[in-house]
Amino acid sequence: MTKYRLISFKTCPWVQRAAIVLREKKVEFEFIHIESGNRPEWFGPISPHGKVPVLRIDDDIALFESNAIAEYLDDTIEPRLHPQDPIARAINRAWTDYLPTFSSVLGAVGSAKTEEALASAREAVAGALARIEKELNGRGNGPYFNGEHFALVDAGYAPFLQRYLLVEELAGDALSRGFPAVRRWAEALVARPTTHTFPPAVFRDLYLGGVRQRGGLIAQRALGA
Ligand SMILES: N[C@@H](CCC(=O)N[C@@H](CS)C(=O)NCC(=O)O)C(=O)O
Repeated sequence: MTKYRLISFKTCPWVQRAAIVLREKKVEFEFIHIESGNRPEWFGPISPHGKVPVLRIDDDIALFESNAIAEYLDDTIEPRLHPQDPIARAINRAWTDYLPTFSSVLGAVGSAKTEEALASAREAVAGALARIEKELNGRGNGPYFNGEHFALVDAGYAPFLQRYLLVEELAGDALSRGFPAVRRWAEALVARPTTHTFPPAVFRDLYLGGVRQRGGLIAQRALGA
């Protein structure tokens, strides 16, 4: 039987994306959690960009970059998560390509250190959520990106939407409620068991611990409150 090992930092959203795809496909795999500040010697040679995730397959192959890993798993293991139709698949991939931008726009809210930075981060988030809201509204009632069937694009967005809801909770912010289709999508993704590597309450503490450590304004306010 093929042996899959996922090299991970515990709260990395890109790792989580790969883990979601493995869980959706009911593939048995093992996590190897390492720490960013204390990398084992074997990690450098298998990770050209020095990043997680890396998916080790048996002992000879190491795949890197979460999108490449997700696509590889979808090419090789049933059920197929990408849509069958080539146009639908291209559109799903196009929205998947937006993820790195989406990730940095959302991440800026937790790390903003001044009122001005926080206000402009929120404005950028509103713009990103509006873009996705418009796309989702043109697609029907969800609950997932393509409707009833969970797809690779959902696995990509789940970790970021999950984290953003936690940041909003910490901030006492309700920005995402102004985007009901996004909110519905985010909640459906958070409700899906394959989204979770850790029990939700454990992950919440792990993740918000990191946000607090970064010392942004919303973390300072939450601590000071
Ligand atoms: N484009 C990469 C992004 C992966 C990434 O940024 N991983 C972060 C952790 S979440 C990382 O390993 N950063 C290197 C570091 O912290 O030194 C992917 O999709 O796999």
